[in-house]
Amino acid sequence: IQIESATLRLLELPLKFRFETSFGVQTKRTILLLTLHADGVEGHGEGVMETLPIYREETVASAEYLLRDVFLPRVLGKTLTSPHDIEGLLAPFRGNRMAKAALEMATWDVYARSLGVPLKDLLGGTRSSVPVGVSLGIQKDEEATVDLVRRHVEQGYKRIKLKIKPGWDVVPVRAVREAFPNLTMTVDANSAYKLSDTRVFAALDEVGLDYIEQPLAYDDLHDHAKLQAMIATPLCLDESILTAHDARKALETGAGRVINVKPARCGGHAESVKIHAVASSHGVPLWMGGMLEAGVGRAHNIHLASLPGFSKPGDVSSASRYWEEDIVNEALEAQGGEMPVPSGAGIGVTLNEDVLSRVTVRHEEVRA
Ligand code: OSB
Ligand code: MG
Repeated sequence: IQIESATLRLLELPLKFRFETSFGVQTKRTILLLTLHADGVEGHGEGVMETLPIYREETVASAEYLLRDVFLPRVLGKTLTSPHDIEGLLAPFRGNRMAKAALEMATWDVYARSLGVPLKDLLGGTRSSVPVGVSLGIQKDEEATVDLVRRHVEQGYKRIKLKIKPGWDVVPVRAVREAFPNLTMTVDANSAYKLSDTRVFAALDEVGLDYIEQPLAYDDLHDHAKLQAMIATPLCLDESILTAHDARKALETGAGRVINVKPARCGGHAESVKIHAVASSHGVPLWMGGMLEAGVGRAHNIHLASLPGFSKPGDVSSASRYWEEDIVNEALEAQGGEMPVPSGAGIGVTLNEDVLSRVTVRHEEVRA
């Protein structure tokens, strides 16, 4: 395959809900959308970096700069044997795995479409639908939390994840557990706690959570290993895992017993498949994370989540939860807690030009 040119778009999409986490409140998403043009085929990738470096270090501005001025010029016009070549072409540059992932994932889409096969077939996916749960933001009180959980349980979601932060943790989590004794429940702290918060962890350990997601610092596997040794509930790592090496070190040292994979955080599909192999060799379950993606990123996530190691419900819930109108024509909707894998070639979704024209803040063409 040879990629001739690229379109970089910056989108602003209003969220249907106010999403509060330990690191802030989101009411819209600013999305970098990359389209690659190769002989007669287009492929798409969606960045998950935010405008500020509050989840990880990357930002929309850093990614836009790197893609436009550094990464795309190294790839455009080159003949690639497969999307695996992207890793080598970008190897001189450290980190910035979210920016790299937008390009790598768009290349997988181009490649799969040029072969006329669903992306899942190239990645080793086995399922035709993937189990899903929801990630619910911090609410104003316990009653609102229990109500929101009830609405999503009624829609068939297979697991409910509650965002927590210091001062909003044990009380709401216990309230939900009392209302739903058999619910598969998890919490996600997005790095808001310290190892010394022992009272909170001891209390959460009694609630019967499936796992506690990323309680400690985004870059600290060492303290996660110490915490895991102190509690029975498995820890799940999100922010801390960027590579298969990170996954190996985390699992060898006991820093966690579950991994949340987001291909757009980890440099793309190839690295995610490597993480899948590491986790499988340790017998550790994976699940597909989410970053409030629009249709392109969501479709990529669904294809990757069809690999057998993604055995726990993911955060890939129905697109209609997030958006009045999505940027793709196909409806990515879960039924009974199962999200069907789109069946067309590539990621199986097409851009809705009408919606795009309304949400695009700026766009530019990048040529070899
Ligand atoms: O930590 O998983 C996270 C959203 C933005 C940034 C980080 C996270 C999240 C979510 C939402 O939990 C998952 C989703 O519904 O896409
Ligand atoms: Mg998380």
